[in-house]
Amino acid sequence: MALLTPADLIEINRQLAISDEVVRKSTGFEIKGICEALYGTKANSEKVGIVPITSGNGIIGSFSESLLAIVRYFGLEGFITEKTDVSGYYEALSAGADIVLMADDYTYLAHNLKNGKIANNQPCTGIIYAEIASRAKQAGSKEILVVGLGKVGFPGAEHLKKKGFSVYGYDLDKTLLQRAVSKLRILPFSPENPKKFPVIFEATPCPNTIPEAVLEQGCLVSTPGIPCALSENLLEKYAVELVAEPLGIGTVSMLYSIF
Ligand code: NAI
Ligand code: PYL
Ligand code: MG
Repeated sequence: MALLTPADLIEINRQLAISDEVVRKSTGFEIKGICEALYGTKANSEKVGIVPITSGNGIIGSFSESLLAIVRYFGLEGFITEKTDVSGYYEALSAGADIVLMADDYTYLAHNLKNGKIANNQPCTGIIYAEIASRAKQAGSKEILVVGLGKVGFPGAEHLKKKGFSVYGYDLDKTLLQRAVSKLRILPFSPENPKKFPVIFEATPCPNTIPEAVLEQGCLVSTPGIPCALSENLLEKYAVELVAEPLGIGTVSMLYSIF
């Protein structure tokens, strides 16, 4: 259960703006534009209610505040309820929220109260980071490496297959790797027999999961994984274009999937 810490969320606006700039330079689109194209939806000044949830490990410092900053960064109106949990949910509905955002230790959801649509952060995160990777200027060969085939990585790999990419997948867990190979018809990647990739999508909770041998000079690495899969040294040595952000890109993907 990989939970965010307040340290991950420091200067969330700056982290979002940096990621937006890398995405714009590599794809020609801002993150918002990619979400509009991906889901075929547009924001319509929806009001977003953010409900702090105390279950399990409890409130994560600045998690709700970061969601409010993220909602506003993408031009929407938002508020954090005074109360938590069920009382907070009631408060959000009473205040006329169009969309509710709330997360316990296992599920982070978005619910559009007007059209009934719901979104789960894990698949929405995998899909948007995979979509960004697929649109990178480096993605011409349509070959991509996916490291981590769990709750975020598997939906991302599935999305890349649907977009016609040759997906090479790797996961330490052989059962999960085999599941992705059989269900998605992806190619199993072996670190013992590495090849270079111009674009990599990573979704693991571990550092140093992308071997140096797969890095092409100037490659794009699109990763929601926390901590970052690549050391500062390798990022610099290969001039890697890195898209990595702890919460906002996955959240805006959720929102555009339920407009
Ligand atoms: P998960 O546990 O379902 O999947 C992670 C997968 O990575 C597992 O299958 C595991 O076997 C694999 N793995 C671990 N170490 C590996 C290694 N060295 N090489 C290859 N595979 C390895 O976790 P989930 O839910 O998919 O989340 C993945 C990461 O994404 C976590 O760090 C989570 O905190 C983060 N996350 C970030 C978000 C964001 O917006 N930035 C949103 C949601 C999750
Ligand atoms: C959604 C994030 C992305 C990575 N890990 C996920 C996580 O940390 N989930 C737990 C979120 C708990 C929030 C807490 C609160 O402050 O409302 N219940
Ligand atoms: Mg994110």
